[in-house]
Amino acid sequence: MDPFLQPAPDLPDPWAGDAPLQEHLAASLPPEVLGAVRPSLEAMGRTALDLHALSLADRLNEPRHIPYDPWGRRVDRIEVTDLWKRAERIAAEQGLVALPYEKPHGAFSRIHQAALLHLFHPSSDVYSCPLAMTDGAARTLARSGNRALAERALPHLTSRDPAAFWTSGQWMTESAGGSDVGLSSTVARRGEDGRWRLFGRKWFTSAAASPMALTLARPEGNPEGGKGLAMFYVETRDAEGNLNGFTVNRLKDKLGTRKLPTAELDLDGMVGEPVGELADGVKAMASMLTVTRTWNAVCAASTLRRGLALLGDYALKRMAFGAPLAEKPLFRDTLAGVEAEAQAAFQLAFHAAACLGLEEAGAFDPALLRVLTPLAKLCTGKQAVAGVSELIEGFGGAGYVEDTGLPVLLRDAQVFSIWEGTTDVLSLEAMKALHAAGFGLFQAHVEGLLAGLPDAMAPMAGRVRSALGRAGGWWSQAEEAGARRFAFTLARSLELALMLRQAAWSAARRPEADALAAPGRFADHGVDLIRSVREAGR
Ligand code: MFK
Repeated sequence: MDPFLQPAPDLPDPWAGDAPLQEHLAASLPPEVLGAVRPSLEAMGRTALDLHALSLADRLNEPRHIPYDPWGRRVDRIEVTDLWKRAERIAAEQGLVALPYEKPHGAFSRIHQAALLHLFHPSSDVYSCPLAMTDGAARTLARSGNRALAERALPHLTSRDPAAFWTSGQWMTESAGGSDVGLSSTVARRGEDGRWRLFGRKWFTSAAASPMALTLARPEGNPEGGKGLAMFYVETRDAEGNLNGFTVNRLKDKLGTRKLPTAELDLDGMVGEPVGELADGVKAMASMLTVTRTWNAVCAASTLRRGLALLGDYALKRMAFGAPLAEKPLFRDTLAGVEAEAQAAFQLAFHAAACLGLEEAGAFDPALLRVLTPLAKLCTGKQAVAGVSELIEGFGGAGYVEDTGLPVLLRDAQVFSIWEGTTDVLSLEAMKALHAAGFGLFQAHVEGLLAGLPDAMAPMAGRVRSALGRAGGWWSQAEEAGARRFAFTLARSLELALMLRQAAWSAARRPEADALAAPGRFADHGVDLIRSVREAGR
């Protein structure tokens, strides 16, 4: 080979090459559950390798909106890529949505699902997005008390048969803004036939190609704000494939997630069914958001792992200044910093998934889950953007060149901090949730994680306690401007506690390894981000 040509990175097997994932599952699953799920994870690792190759080969393909058929009939078909079609089959067959409803391993099924997703997402061209919403819709319908709708949709949403499997959209965002959902102007009118029809414009609807969606509209006469909205179930087409009273205006021209057909829709009499009460729509959507935000966290962490795997392989082969990159002390130091953040994000994402499973089993306080979920989403989203940016840089110019397939990692990572609530909005969400739960509940949860750590870890446990102590002080006189620093302090305290717990488990089994390397590095990046009001004003 020409010595001046750089070798392309080869993706190691995502399951076999992911030591943090394997160690975490060994620590958090009973041996018999781990034994039972391992073959599916090995298989998903191999599938992810195949999909990765397909994704590189299919790099330039994007979904297309076909507004009319050749004879002028409005059809609004959305053609997705071949990878997406394959990903749909894999997702259905592997039960990526079905698992937490089948519950073969009780609450652990959410951990199993998260592990499969962790392997699948970075190779899926963000097919994980419709799956996240499908899981969210399944949970929402299952909890809604609307038996008819649950019986109609749930068998499709949780099917393992690709022919029967449906994905669901989550149509919330309108042009008034994605965060302040209460401003939604879509109206629901009840006709003389007793059916509800929706009129309005949905501005950012991912999964526009899904057979169904949960959406918000304001029944005529209802008050303004989120309380005046109601949640509706809509199917996008009838049995003949005719559109249900809506048009697709165009697909969004987005920075990233370009394989995902995100559309602008006009609803012009779309027939929908109220899922529950004809009010409190934002509240009704909340159980969907709990799921999609957890998926967001897992996917953010898995994107970091993918970037690390690719750069790690490249660094073994790339020669510079007389040695492989992997042997350069400064490169290793830079990579260790990203590795620490990636492990932290991974621990927090999987903790959120585990707690979701426990809450669904009635063994975890829903008020605490409501605090943990936005924290996990906001913190891992930012860690993914910053970490992937660093990893792309590690490839030098190659990371900046489109046909290496590397820049897409960064573009796609940017979405993690935006959709499902921006970092600021989620910081405020976490504060609202903490008002309901109480700071003490969160603190006790973190203390529970620190209990039983070996003495050698006491100084680092002390850093968690000290950060939480300062956060508690701030909380007693909380004000909006500090909400983000507060939320990150809570999230990073939780991450450090989770890393220490994992490190203690690993140290007991592999005393020769430096189990505190990653937690130590992470702690040095900063856990306590609280600034006093006086400092913040400067
Ligand atoms: C790969 C991974 C994939 C992910 C796929 C995603 C693709 C989908 C793309 C999208 O759809 S992105 C759009 C997502 N949009 C958002 O996430 C909205 C972000 N904005 C917020 O979260 C705002 O803070 C919020 C809309 C909730 C503010 O609205 P309001 O009207 O001020 O709500 P409020 O008063 O905070 O809450 C209303 C009620 O819901 C309250 O109950 P009460 O009326 O009884 O007081 C809350 O307690 C309740 N509630 C809110 N959040 C809850 C909740 N209850 C339980 N759990 C929660 N999480």
